[in-house]
Amino acid sequence: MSILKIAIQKSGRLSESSRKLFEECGIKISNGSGSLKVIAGNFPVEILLLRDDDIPQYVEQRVADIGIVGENMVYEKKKDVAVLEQLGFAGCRLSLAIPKEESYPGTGFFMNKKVATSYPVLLSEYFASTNISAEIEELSGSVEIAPGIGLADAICDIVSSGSTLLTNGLREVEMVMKSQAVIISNRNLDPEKQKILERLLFRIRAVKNARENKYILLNAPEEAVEDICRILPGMKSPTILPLAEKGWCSLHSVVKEDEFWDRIDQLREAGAEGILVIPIEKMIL
Ligand code: PRT
Ligand code: ZN
Repeated sequence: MSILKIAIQKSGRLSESSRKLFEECGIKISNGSGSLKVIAGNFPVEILLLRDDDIPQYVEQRVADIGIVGENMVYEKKKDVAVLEQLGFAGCRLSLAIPKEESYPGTGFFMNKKVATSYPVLLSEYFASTNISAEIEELSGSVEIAPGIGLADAICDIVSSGSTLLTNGLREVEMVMKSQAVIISNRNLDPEKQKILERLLFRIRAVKNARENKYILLNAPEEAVEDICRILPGMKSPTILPLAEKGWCSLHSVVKEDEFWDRIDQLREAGAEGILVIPIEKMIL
């Protein structure tokens, strides 16, 4: 029987969320005792625990069939793999930052300057697209200290909260790319592996949809129902049930997590009462 080999990060910013995603997909991965390979108990997959930098290459070479890695890593490594799905975690950006006391006139600042980064490919593409000629100093880590020790004039590094830049006296001036965790796949999977992958993607999408949406229940007077239905489109249209109290009904629907507070204000204005918002565990469209 075929087994789909999945590469995830062994330890780091992607590992916990990757494991949690599989758990929510009903795939049990044992914690393992430092081993690099883990077989799932109840789904035909084998998990390989690797450094994130190596995942694109291993997927291209079919050591692993698919992998979970940051988009920044996929595009930096330039491997021939398919990007199948954004996963909505490990969100960050690759940005240029300069010493905070320096004035910034625009991208011309970088002309003939030295910029330290662990992302030389993405940075040189950015400089080419903005017609900037600058020197790129490749570093494998601690990029943020480069200007302070006189190694570079600026840096290009991953930023999420911005606190690393702040504590190193740097300020973000340009965004080179946005990134989040994605699933990548080898381009030549055999049909059996492809089938397992499709079953896995089906589950992942159900988990993602559930995370991105909330179930909402509310009470409303009948005359407000039409307005409320316009605010609450739902998966098809809202469910409307009569309440024991005459002239009132209960509406059930689904709202997007990121539109949630806007919708709540609109609903209250339209006459909704007793609003309940409930997390969804799985959502299959
Ligand atoms: O050991 P291994 O090689 O597997 O791991 P790693 O240390 O190379 O990678 P890791 O775990 O740090 O990051 C894995 C992936 O997480 C990255 O490729 C990004 O896609 C994503 N990610 C999300 C981040 C961050 N957020 C992040 N904040 N990767 C790194 N950082 C670092 C950044 O380099 C900087 O040093 O965190 C610092 C900035 O964070 P803030 O919050 O201070 O802005
Ligand atoms: Zn790494």
